[in-house]
Parts: sequence; C-alpha cells; structure tokens
Amino acid sequence: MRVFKSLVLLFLVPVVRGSRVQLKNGGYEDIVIAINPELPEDHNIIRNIQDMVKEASTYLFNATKQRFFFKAVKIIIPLHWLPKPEYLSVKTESYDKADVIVANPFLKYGDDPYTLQYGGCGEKGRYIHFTPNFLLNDTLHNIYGSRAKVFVHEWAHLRWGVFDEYNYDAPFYLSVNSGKKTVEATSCSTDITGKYIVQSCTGNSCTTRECEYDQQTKLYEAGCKFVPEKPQNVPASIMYMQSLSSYNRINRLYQAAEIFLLQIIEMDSWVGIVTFNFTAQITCNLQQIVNETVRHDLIKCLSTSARGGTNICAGVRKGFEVIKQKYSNLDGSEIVLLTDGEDRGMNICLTEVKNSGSIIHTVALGPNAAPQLEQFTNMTGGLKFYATDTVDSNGLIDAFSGISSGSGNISEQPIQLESTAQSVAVKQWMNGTVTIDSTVGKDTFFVVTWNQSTSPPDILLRDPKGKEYRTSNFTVSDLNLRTARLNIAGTAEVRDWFYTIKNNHTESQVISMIVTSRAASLAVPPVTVKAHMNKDTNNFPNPMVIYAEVNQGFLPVLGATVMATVEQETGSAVELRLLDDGSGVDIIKNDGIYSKYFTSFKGNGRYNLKVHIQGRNQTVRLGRRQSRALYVPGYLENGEIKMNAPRPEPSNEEIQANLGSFNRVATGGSFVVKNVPSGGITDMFPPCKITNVEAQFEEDKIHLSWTAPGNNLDEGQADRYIIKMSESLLDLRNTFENATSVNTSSLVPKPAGTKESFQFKPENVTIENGTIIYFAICAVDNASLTSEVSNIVQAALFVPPKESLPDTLPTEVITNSVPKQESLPDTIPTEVITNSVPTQESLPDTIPTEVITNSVPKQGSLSDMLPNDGINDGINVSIIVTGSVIAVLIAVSITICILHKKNRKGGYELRM
Ligand SMILES: [Ca+2]
Ligand SMILES: [Ca+2]
Repeated sequence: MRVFKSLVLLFLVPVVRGSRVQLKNGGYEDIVIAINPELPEDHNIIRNIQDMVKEASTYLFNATKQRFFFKAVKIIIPLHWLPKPEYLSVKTESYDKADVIVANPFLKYGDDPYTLQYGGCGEKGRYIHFTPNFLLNDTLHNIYGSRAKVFVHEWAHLRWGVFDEYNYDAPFYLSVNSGKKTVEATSCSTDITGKYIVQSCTGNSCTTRECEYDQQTKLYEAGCKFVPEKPQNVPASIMYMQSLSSYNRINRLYQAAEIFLLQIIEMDSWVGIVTFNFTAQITCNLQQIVNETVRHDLIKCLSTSARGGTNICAGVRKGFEVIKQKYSNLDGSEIVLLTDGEDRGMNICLTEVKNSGSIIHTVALGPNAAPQLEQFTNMTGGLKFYATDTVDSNGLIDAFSGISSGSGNISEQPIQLESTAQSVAVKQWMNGTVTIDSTVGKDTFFVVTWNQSTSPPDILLRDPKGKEYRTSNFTVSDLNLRTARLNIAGTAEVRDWFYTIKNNHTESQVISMIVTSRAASLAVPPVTVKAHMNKDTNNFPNPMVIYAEVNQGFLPVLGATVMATVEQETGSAVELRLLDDGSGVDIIKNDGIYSKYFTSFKGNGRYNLKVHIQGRNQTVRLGRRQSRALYVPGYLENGEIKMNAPRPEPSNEEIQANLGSFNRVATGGSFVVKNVPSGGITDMFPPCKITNVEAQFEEDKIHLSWTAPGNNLDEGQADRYIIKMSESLLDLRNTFENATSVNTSSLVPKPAGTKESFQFKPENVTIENGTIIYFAICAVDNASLTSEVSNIVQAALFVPPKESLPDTLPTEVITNSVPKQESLPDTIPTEVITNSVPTQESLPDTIPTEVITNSVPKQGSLSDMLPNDGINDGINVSIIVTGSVIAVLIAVSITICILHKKNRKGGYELRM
C-alpha cells in the first residue's frame, strides 16, 4: 500500500513582485508609483507626480502617433504621512512590485533617473527609479528635460526594453576614412526583429525614416537607432505531474514554519493560525507580534496531528475569516498556501479568491501538489515556490525565507545569509564558514536542523574574535522539531564565523545550517539579492535564462561569485555559475545583474531556483547604474550657452568601495517546464551567439578576442569556430557563409565563459593606411549545431585624429532617443500593432465617461483636442496608503490521503 501525506499551510503575509500593468485599448492601467517609506512627508512629490504623469500621457500619445497613453496610475505613499480622506487603502499593490520607485539616491549618486533592465532588447525592465530631488527641483529640467519626457523615455526602457544608444559603454563603430562619425547600432542582437530608423527634428516637428548606409563606410549613418519589435509571449500553462513518494514532510514543514515565525516575520505583524483538512478550524486567533513570547506561542498552534483530506478552498475561506476578525476587508492581506496534495475542487473558489483583494503565495511540496496551485498566484500576484522531497536541499525552509514584507523597508527585512545541508555519516563532521558583513548583523540567527536523531548533534560555532558557542548555548525546540537555534545578542561580530557539527547519531543523517540576519543600521543599506527566471512557464526546447541581481541600496555589486542551483523532482540538482561579464545572455557587463542560460531540462513539471552569492575581499565593489537618463551638460538659449552644474560624480572610493566579504542566499521561486520529450534528449542547443568580439591590428597581424560560448548556449565547450572576414560590412552581414574564411585549424574552443584570443595574418589583403577589415565569428558544437553570427567588428589600421572623435555623439543620439511630439516611429509600438490596436482617431471608448464630458469634446479627432490637455484628465491617479499592520495568517492543515485509492486495502499509515 502506498501512503501519502498532504500538508496544507496557509499564511498571510504582505509580499508581491512583478508589475501588474495592463494595456487596454492603448491605455496603460494599474501603473504603480511607490514612495519609499523612509522619505519625509512632502505633498509636492504627490502633486508633481500627478503633473508629470498627466503631461507624459499627452506626450506619449503624440509620440506614439496616438496609440498609447497613461490611463490609470496609483501612488503608494508611506504610512507615516498624514492621512487624507481621498486616500484609498492599499489592495494588491506593494512597494516591491511598483513600476516606479521614488527613493533617495544612495551614496549621493545624483538624480539620474534610470530603469533597471535585466534582459535584452524587447524584454521588459524591472522598475524606474526617480529621486525626490528629481521630482521637486525644477532646475533639473535643464539637465534632463521635462519630467514628462524623462518619464516617457524611461517608460520605453521599462515596457519595450529599448536600450539607450548613448549607453556610455556601448561600442560605436567609427569611420576612419572620412573622420566623420558613423554609428552601428549594437544594442540589439540579430534575433530581435525591428527597424533601423533615424529621426530628424526642426523645432518641435520631427520626422523618422529608415537609416541609410554611408556610401564611404558602408555603416549606418550617424544617429541611426534600432527599434525592436516586442517578442511574442509564450502562453502560460500548468503542468501535470506524476510519480509518488512519501517523505518526512511534516517535520520539514514545521522546521520551516518555525523559522518563518521566529526569524522572518517582522515585528508588529499580525498572525493567526488555522488548521484544515476536509474542513477548517481556527487554532490561533489573529494576534500581533509585539515580543518573542508571541512568536513562541504561535508555534504551539502548529498542530502535529494528521487527518485526511485536502480542501484548499475551505482553508482559504477560513483564512479570510480570521483576517476579518480585525480588518473590515481583505485588501492588502496575503496568504501563503502550501500543499503537497491534490484538490480537484479548487475551481469553486477561484472567482472568490480573485476578487478578495488578498494576495496568495503558493508553496508546492513534492511531485503531487495540485497542478492548479499557481492559478491562485497568477490571479492575485503572489509568489510561487516549489520544494522537492530531496532532504538535503532545504527547499521548504528557503521557500518560507523568501516570503518577506514587500514594504520597501529594507532595514526591517530578514536577509538570508546561508542555507546549506548535507548528509553526514556516523561520527563525521559538517564544517563551514559564514561571513557576517558590516551591512548586516542585527537579529542574527544560526539554526541547525537534523532529520533523524531525537537529540541534537554536537555543535561548535566560533565567532571572528574566538568566542565559542556550543550545543548547550543553542535553544532546542521542545516540540521535537529537530531544530537548534542561536540568537546572537546585539550586533553579530563582522567577518568569518566558523562552524563544525558532528553527527553523533547511530546512523547517517542530513544536517543543515541556516543563518538569517537584518540590516546593521538604518543608515547603511544591506547587500541584497533577488533571483528569478526569465519566465514562469517554458516550452522545451526554448532555453531559459537565470538572473540574480546583487545590490547595495540602488547600486550594483560587482565581482561576486554567484552560483545558481536548479532543482527538479527527477534527476539531481544542476549547479551553474552566473556571470556579469556582458557575454552570451548577460546583456550588460558590470551592472550587478548576473545571468546564465538554463538548458538542462530533466523532465516536465515544476523546478525551483536558489542562488548562493559569495563576495570575497578585494574582488567585490559597487558599480554604476545603466539605462539612466542622460545628463545634459548644458543648453543653448538665445544663442547663449548655459552650462548646467556638473554631474555629481561620486569619488571612486565611494563608488568602487571594497565591500569586503559577504554571504547571501536567495530563492528564485519556481517555474514550470513542459514538452520535454521522454526517453532521452538529443542536443537541441547550439553555442550561444558571441556578442563581444573585439579586433585590432598588431602590425600586419589581426588580433581577435571574445568570450567563449559553450556546447549548449553558454554551457560546456564548443567544438570549433568559423571566422570570416571581409572588406565589406554588408557582405559579411548578409552572406556570412560566402565571406573569406580565416584558417582556424589551430584554434580549439575553451570552456564557456573564458576569454579567447586569436592572432593571425590575413591573406590576400593589402594592408595599408586606412585599411578596414570586418570580422565575425560562429561557433559550432559537436552535434554540428551552429551559433548565430557574432557581432561584426572592424579592425582599422589607423586611428583617427583625436578631434574627429565624436564628442557630440551622445548628445546627438539623445535627441533621437527621447522622441519629441508625434515622433515615435511606426515600429516602436509593435506591442500594439501585433495586438491590433488601431491608431486611434478618437478617444478610446474605455476612457471614463467623466473624462469625456469634463474636458474632451465627444467627437472629433484627438489631435484636435491636443495640446489642450486632451486626454490628461482621463488619467485616474489614485493615492494609496501602505498597509498599517501586516496581517499574517497561518493556517495549517495536515492531512493524509491515499493517492492510489484503487490500490487501497488497509488503513492509513503515517511515517514521521
Ligand atoms: Ca549583467
Ligand atoms: Ca549543443
């Protein structure tokens, strides 16, 4: 007889990530602008945001030839700002998922607005960052242009993934023959379709046309921009999973829940507990965490009995009931729903959950958790996690540690420094080091768990000053959760803590070490990590991309070692090192976003992602943000040059400060893979496109360098390279195969991610002053799969005089990149074209009636109405107050059900 336990755990916590912006008939709705809770009250910020958005809507509408406008914007204001009757209470919005963040700059970095972008051209950005000074100080108009135009500019980054052509690090290809500058748009790879356009403006009127080639250089003319089309989205689907196993889930669940209650949930949160199986019961009423005693009392509400049935709807409804003990509605409340069982009745409460105002996060445990579970997450904007039954992966603990407040109050949030587990043989040791860096150290917990013995293993923990903590210093749970916990008083000593744990049990067991902490002080933002995949659902053989963003404040952290672990129920976990070197799928070098392709699909179903980040002395430093608005050095007024104040440049010591050593762990949530063929996978993945080829003459030789791709995209090792050369860029671009081959027989590809260097003497080319040769490379793997053609690079024999270098180039490109009225090219709003939203001759029907009657004539074309505020008054800007208290509801259901009912012959059995 096969036996199976189902655990359903229900929490209520405030966290959400991911923009909820929707595009309806050309109008962007549900845009969230969040003001950082640390900012002092200033209602001019709200007023200026409202003005900015209204003006930007008109600007966007014109710039996109009447295709897009802003329709509904919500502003989240800090709780400590004085309430006003017109303010609404927060619903499913939160600081963490805001599209625009208003916060102070870190390290006096200046007020450059920027958009955080992970992916390539055409992929949406994460958020726009404005400083309060940018919103309040009108003199900054001279530097960045009007706020409305900056907002639209950054919106293009955010929504359409457009990259700046004036990116200071972007390579521009210059003609050396004429001394005249020419630009090769390099910001988008060739697999993104789009158009090369150039824009010219006279006064306020601008026109766009396709770029032409410079007759002499065969490069695109100056000012040419690449405008991408938005790629198609793969429709989401939910996987059905098979196979069955029974593990020690109850103990693992309680270990995780205990860490959540004692270390993760923030002080002043409200917590209640519900148990359910076929029906649901409240075991702890909603109460506020005002001290440690309340936390420990709550753990006692976690019943350890087990009964049959999984009625998820009953549990969620009981959860709603508990929240309503204190709150009149469910807005702003969040639920974490954990299950390892199936419930085919989930559909009956879908609408109720969707309309509740509550956010549901899900944790799927084991291979049989309800495949519909993510429906709750997708409807309500929650997080999704997946924990396998692999005992040495800490999956459940990591899932619960990933659930923290989305309030933006980073100083209060728990930060996971370590989470590691291993099977330890009898009388053997588990050793390790955890680094406490200077940005954390408050509320530090060292937690040791084990999975067999009823008594704890022998623990020795030594702090950097040599102080030792032993098993007797740890608190061992009296509920026999196989957990020992040490809370370091005050601020934990900075630097390396060593631990060694001996398995004194009579058989081998899995021992784990989990360390959490909080920011050391309000003044210094801690180093934080966010990890995720590029999509939630993937169809084989599409590759996926893993991202980890490492920040201190709003600055990227460079030089860290970032290891990702991707785990699935079948097959062993896959470990990958993520890189921030601008090669392969990592779009931008040194932006603190570490990336890697994931192609090791072991089967269909749920996968989870976890990253370990380690910084070691001397290697880790802060860097600069990219995709920021351009800082214009000055302007002309009536023929007179007026210079702006110089850009506030932090010193190298500030920006590139050595962060010292640190440890971080972050869960990246779960994703679903489908269409993986059963019975072995043949090689489907060529090497990835090489994106960073560089070339130069060294006397009569050419020296090429690039980052090696792998056998499968950026993993493994390619088999050989094809290098082609031509004196014609167009020939090389259009017919790579026919171009002259470079003899590469002596060139053996190195492992992916390492630097390749190749020198050779070009044959059949007369080399003289002004000679330009173009090169491109393909990599081929051992299955004869060929990569895309690399970036095309030129080697020019002679370097132009310094004055011919384009000092003015960035400025020129700027005017192109912030389009003026009626200026966005036809190809930009592909999002709309493919969605067949037609150019609107009149206001869309969906604009609220009051708008139409208030400010806009009912008939006539929109261009008639502009610029007289036009659609401005149609924007619905609402102001929301962040939740005053965090209502956390914990509902636990431990159920046993028999999966294979047809085989059922006897009673149940529960192994714990
Ligand atoms: Ca990067
Ligand atoms: Ca391959």
